[in-house]
Amino acid sequence: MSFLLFFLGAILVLVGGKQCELSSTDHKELMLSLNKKLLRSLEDPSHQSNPSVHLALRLSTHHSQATECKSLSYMKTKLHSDLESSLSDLKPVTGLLALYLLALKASCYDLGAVKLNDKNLIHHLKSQLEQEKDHIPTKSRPLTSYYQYSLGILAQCVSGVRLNPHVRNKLIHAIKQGHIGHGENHEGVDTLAMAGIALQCVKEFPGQEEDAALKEALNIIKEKLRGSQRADGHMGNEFSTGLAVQSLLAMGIQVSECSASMEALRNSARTGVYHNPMAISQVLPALQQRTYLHVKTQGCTKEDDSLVLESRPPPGESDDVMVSVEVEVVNSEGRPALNSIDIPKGSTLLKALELLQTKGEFTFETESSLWGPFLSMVNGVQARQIDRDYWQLLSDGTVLTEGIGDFKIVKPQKISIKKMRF
Ligand code: B12
Repeated sequence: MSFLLFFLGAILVLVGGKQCELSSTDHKELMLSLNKKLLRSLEDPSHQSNPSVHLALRLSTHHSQATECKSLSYMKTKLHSDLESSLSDLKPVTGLLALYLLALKASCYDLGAVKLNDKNLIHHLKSQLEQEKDHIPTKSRPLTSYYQYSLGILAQCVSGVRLNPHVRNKLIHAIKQGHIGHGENHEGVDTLAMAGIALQCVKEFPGQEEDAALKEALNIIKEKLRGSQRADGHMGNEFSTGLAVQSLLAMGIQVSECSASMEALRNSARTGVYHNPMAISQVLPALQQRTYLHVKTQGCTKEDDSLVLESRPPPGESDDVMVSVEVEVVNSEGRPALNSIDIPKGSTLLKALELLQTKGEFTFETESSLWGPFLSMVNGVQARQIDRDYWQLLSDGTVLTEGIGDFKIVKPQKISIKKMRF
């Protein structure tokens, strides 16, 4: 009996080892193909000034220096002036400002020389973080979200500028109180992961003394991230795993190429789950064992310049098979409105909504964001982030893990659009 168990065990080890070896050989090719997809996304004007994409390109092992240079210059004009207008309109921009700063620092840009509306970038970040912090005591959350608050802390810390202790203490407190990564919020794991990277940076800040509360918060994050692992290896879902792996790596936990989470990332990459440039930008550093903390030591000298984009593959044939979709709009008041429409199989939900709109029984509006079009208004009703409302998307009762621009309809289904509070 014991011999049999030993024999079975040996086979399992062999099979396990082999599987990992196999995926390890195509690991590099997968990374290269994701890297090229990111570079190619810059040909699309809507992604030309995406700081998260730029950051991932800069953290990568392989580079196309000319394209990255172009991306830096787009950011320095387009994103820069968008940020200036938002700041003039007093709109909160903590997350975007933080990503801009990280992207510039990853290009070894002199941050001291960058000014927005005549004031230094770091000055603005500090003041955004103060406003976020001041919102917490009365509303139990920052002005935007703990995700953006964490990004802000991370960016300030990575730039080598000491944080107001009250700013980071509020994040530590929220983690200890279970205000982050708790309940049914789909974005819990992403937020915990970002908080982990930010607090690890704080822990490593020169001159930072032993801090029991900080240590405890980091331990809570580690445990929650580990506990979020699904049977398929993903932590949270396919789109939070990249950040979760980055966070564990930043906290000094070994996540080997053969680990279940890396394997899960590779499987999702192979099956084309990561086509949105934002998703790739969060996954690619993790697959290369890099984290946003590497920005601190980015040297920008003697870099590789080997990435070359082949000509674009011809577009696939469009499908003339039609599928039928029901679109139900559930507002807090009144009865749900139900419409149906036939669309070519494989159309995006955005396309389906556009077609429905042309029929005249349904209207909608979107706002652009780093992830693509965010559904903001349906049948004349606005779900405003400022009011903590949003339009949630579901397919046959299951919450979608993609937005209207990415989700493809390949079978008949009922799409529900529900006004929700977050
Ligand atoms: C916070 C958050 C939210 C909040 C945003 C409001 C707030 N409190 O700030 C709320 C709850 C509204 C939300 C909603 C949704 N979200 Co969300 N969200 C996030 C989170 C955690 C942080 C985003 C952020 O602040 N980024 C930083 C700033 C600087 O970037 P930004 O682009 O300016 O941020 C804005 C947009 O990203 C927008 N936004 C938030 N989520 C989504 C999702 C999509 C598809 C789009 C287009 C825009 C968008 O709101 C942000 C704040 O204004 C991310 C996690 C991540 N890994 O990025 C998930 C994340 C982006 N969301 C996701 C999803 C799926 C959704 C929903 C589609 C869920 C659903 N089925 O309804 C909806 C959007 C529906 C719609 N109306 O179009 C996925 C996207 C995956 C993908 N492949 O597209 C992520 C990655 C979470 C995950 N791991 O699954 N979300």
